[in-house]
Amino acid sequence: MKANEIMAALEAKHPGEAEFLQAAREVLETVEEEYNKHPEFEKAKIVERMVEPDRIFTFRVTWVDDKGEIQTNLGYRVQFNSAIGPYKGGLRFHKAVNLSMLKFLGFEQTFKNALTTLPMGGGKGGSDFDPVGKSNEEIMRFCQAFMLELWRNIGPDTDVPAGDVGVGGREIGFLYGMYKKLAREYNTGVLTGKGETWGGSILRPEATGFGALYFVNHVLETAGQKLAGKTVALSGFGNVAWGAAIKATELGAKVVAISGPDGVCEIKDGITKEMIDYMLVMRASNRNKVQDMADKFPAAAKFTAGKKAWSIKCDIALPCAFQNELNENDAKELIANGTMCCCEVSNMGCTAEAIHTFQKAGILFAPGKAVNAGGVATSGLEMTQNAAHLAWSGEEVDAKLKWIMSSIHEQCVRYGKKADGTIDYVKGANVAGFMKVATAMLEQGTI
Ligand code: 2IT
Repeated sequence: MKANEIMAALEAKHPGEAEFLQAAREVLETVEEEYNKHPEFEKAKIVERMVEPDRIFTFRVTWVDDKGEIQTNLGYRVQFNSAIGPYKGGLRFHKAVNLSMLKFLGFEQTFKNALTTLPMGGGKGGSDFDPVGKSNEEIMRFCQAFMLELWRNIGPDTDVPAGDVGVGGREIGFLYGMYKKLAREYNTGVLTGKGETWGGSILRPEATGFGALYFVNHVLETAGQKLAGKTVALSGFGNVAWGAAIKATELGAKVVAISGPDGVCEIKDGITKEMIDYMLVMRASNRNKVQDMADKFPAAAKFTAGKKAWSIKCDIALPCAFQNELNENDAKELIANGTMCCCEVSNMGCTAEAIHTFQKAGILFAPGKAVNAGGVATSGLEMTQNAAHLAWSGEEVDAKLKWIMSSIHEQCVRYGKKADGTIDYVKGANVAGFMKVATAMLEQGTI
């Protein structure tokens, strides 16, 4: 396989799908060498098949807002790859959602899920519905209308959605309620990220951030460094940033920045428990403004409009919000300010140029599909608990999450170790995930 040729064909076939093409290029370029050691993959046209989703559903979602006006949005579910298990992946509600974004996310999810050690295929869905400024009732009506279409395409053994940007426990509750009403099936395993009293896994809300910090810890320890005492800048203030802030603080690091679309809050003395709790209030308000933190805690947090988290001096940068939120200039600014490690907690949080800038400068860098896999892994654990009709304690889930993150790190080291002993985590994660999916596809024949 020649990555460049396959990419040229993909670009011609899907012009304008910038995010998807970016995600595909990163994977193909890093797996090319290993792939070409396997003529059986080439013969079975594995990579040509892998870059196309199994199927895509698109549908209209019509709902009524609080003023009584009729609104129409687009809904999608991309069932990307089922080689190693039922489709699994989140739903994103964000005004910029389009097919390119969900295809990139579904593609990434396929390899990420393979890394978790659990039997889950890759999928992703969502809508261009914008939750900002919506009331709870509007969120509920939208979720119900969305499920009115989606329910026929999902199921506990076929496709199991969860949350992503704009979809948290509240939205999963509304979606699940409507699913039950329509399907008359009461199997909780059809969605993950549920509430604790109705089949949700303890620790699922925290899991993406917790898992990320367990991974960061492995990256630092492997490089002979320590997390304790380091300063950390996080972007965003949603579910992922929240979990990351809790665990970073617990492990002795100091979270000195969080951010939002409106700007950045610098927190010189480190984020406190009260501030972390307030992140939940900010998310539930649907205002999407990080300035609210500075308004609530004026002595501790200093808000600057229009600036990113990457303008704050930190040892470790953790993008926790959106794809391509850290670009080449941001990477240069961080490096100039002494940053030694950047781990993507958001999916494809860094542009390709930013990653190359970090790698060239010898900054420790790890990609989202390894770093943030603890979220979907804990969703996989939730599916297991639902299928077995039991609930594990927080300690049990946390122990499994720790083991999974350590196994993902090992897989990255196995495939990403360079001659000088350092680790290329991008290559390691891509090759490890790819090999598992490719082998499964090969063994299942030409389908
Ligand atoms: O990007 C992701 O891995 C998620 N949004 C979580 C997916 C899941 O099924 O828990």
